[in-house]
Formats: sequence, structure tokens, C-alpha cells
Amino acid sequence: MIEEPSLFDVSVAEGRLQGAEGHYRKHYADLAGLYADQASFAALLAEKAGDIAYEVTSFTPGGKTSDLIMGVTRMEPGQVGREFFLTRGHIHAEGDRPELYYTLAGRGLMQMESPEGEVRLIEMKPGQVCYVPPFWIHRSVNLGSETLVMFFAYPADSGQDYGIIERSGGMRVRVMDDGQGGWVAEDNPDWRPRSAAEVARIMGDEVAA
Ligand code: S6P
Ligand code: ZN
Repeated sequence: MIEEPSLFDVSVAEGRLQGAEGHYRKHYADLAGLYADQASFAALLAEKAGDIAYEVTSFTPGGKTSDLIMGVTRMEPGQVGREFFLTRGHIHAEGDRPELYYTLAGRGLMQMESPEGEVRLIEMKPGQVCYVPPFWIHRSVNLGSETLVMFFAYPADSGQDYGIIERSGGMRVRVMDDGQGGWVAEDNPDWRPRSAAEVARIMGDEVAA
């Protein structure tokens, strides 16, 4: 059976893929442990624990390797202490699956980390598309004072492993306000390198290649 083509409207103003059946929300209360500054996070929760930090609307046509999931991520602007708001981040459970992120509104940054701990930080503004290659842990960061809206697409059988970030004590750097209207990447002192065994598990056959 061959799938029917479909068409969706993207509302940039609402940060949504209209008519998409996939939907999930993260409230500030769901983001415990993500940020460095515990006191500032507690203050944020006291003010808006139940508010939406970010929201994803998506369309999942099927689960075939060759199929694509697409959707829109909308993230509020703000900081926890000096640290900019971010998504939890993950690596694809099928590590060799890539992803595209096309920025529609706001000022964002794609924070990426390889299994071996290399860091890549790519700023994104509307009209730019960021290619996240296979095997990169990725999270998005809202650097601006406006809502960040990004369209994404990735292979339907990718899956997400969120534990990879927790297991290493967070990502290697934190993206902080530099106090001069910009950002700076600061080393995360809690970060622990992944073991050779974990890197080999993630990379699978690529290690031998
Ligand atoms: C999924 C893709 C995005 C994120 C979304 C929220 O592979 O990268 O749809 O799910 O931006 O981020 P997170 O880290 O909570 O999944
Ligand atoms: Zn992803």
C-alpha cells in the first residue's frame, strides 16, 4: 500500500504544524535537573511551574526507515540564571539517523555533542537550515527575547535516547548570557566523558569503518 500525500499549514505566529496529530508539551516543572542554577530554577518554578516551556506538534506518517517525521518546535525565551532556555536534548536511538532544523522565527542555537565529546554550536536565524548529521547529540537553545520556532524532519524510525545526557552529567558546555547581549559557552564541571564501551555501542559498525 502506498501512502497518500498530505499538506499541512505551518503557523509561524503560533509555532505549530496545523492539523498535526502528534503533540507534546514540556512544562517548566518537567525540566528539573536541566539547568545549572538551582536557586534560579526554583524561582522560575515558583512563578510558572505549570507554564509551557516548549511544545512540539508533529506528523508521523509511518514507521518505515525510509519515511519521515516532520513537525514544529516552539520554545519560549528566557533564562535560568545566566543560562538560556533549552530543550532536553537527545541522541537518536538509531544513532545513524540525521535531522534537519529550519528556523522560522526567533534566534536559536543548535547545541551538538559527539559521543566522544566534541562540541559544535551553530547559531540559527530565520531562513537558515541546520543539518544535524548522524550520531550527534542535539538540543536547541533560545538565545533571543522572542519565541523560537523551528521546523524539523527526521527519519521515522530514529527514536530518541534522552538518558545519554543524564548519564554524562549533562552536555559538555552550557550556553550562557555573556552580559553583553551575546552568549558564551562555559564548561559544565559535572560533565563526564562517555566510556569507550558506550561510544562503541552508539557508533556500532561505524567504529570499525
Ligand atoms: C526529535 C527532534 C525534535 C525534538 C524537539 C524537542 O528527534 O529532535 O522534534 O524532539 O525539538 O526536543 P526534545 O529534546 O525534548 O526532544
Ligand atoms: Zn532529534
